[in-house]
Amino acid sequence: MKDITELFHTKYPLIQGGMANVATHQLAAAVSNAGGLGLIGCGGWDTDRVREEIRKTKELTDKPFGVNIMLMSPYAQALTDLVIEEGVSVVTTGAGNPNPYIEKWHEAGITVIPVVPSVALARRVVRGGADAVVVEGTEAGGHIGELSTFALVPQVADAVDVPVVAAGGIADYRGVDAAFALGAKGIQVGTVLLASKECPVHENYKQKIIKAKDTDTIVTGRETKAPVRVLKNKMAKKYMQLSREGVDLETLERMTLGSLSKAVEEGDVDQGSFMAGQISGLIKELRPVEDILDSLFTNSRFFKEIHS
Ligand code: TUI
Repeated sequence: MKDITELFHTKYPLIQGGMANVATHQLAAAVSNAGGLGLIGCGGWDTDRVREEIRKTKELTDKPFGVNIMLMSPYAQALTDLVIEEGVSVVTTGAGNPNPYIEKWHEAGITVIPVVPSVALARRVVRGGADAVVVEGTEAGGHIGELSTFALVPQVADAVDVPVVAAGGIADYRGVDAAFALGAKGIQVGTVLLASKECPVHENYKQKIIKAKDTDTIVTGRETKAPVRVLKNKMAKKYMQLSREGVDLETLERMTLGSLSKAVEEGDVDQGSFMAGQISGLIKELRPVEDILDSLFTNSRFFKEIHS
């Protein structure tokens, strides 16, 4: 099997999470320039916004980068064509099954790496032609599946014959080594990059991650089709209370509308939705992206072994 850095054309076997509203050209370019595969996270953006982000990323880096398409977005279908028009080299997908698009992406020379939360979906996308899979455990921030990274990664690694990239709960070299020990060939990180100097989120978001302890995340929306892990705050607690009281899904969904922008852009500590993973408690300081990536790999025994 190819080393994953050959698939990505990067120094490190690392993909940046496609964090909605957070993974802009600034973050994508910083990660790519530091030796990882930076991503533009389309989230709920329309095609004009994503085109602009792709073009700005190209101005900031000559290294490879990718685009993450969140398949629940109303713009997902249009974005599947935009990445071809804009000559993007890697596409990752989340929150759905990308199989209907894989053939056209391959014809355009795009490497396709779906994010999956189960063995069944991993098998399905590999049958559909996926070049690798990101296996995301429930420790991750944002929209998540049920299974933990520790249980899921080795099961998917045994089930498919493409490289597995582990995600969810990784923020230092110990997480990297654990992922490799479980059969992963690379890692994806999100939360640790939220606490980077280059990350374009409001300062309050970064401070919330740095101050968080192990038990400070909560999963909202378990009763919907899209459970989401966020840092606890007034908004998350209110949501949980209303959900316990049996308030209808529509009211709950209305409550969360725009709450991610309130966190990312306004730093509204009470009403924002601060998506973040369980590993937030391990993150103690703001660092440049380059320091984060170097420290993930220079102390990793597996990485040293592979590249010695
Ligand atoms: O997609 C993510 N994480 C995200 S997307 C997002 S934006 C959002 N905001 C509010 C509600 C919903 C989304 C924030 N964080 N991670 C990858 C991921 N994919 N996690 C889980 C899945 C997934 C779930 C079901 C992938 C495929 C899937 O398939 C269902 C099917 O169609 O078979």
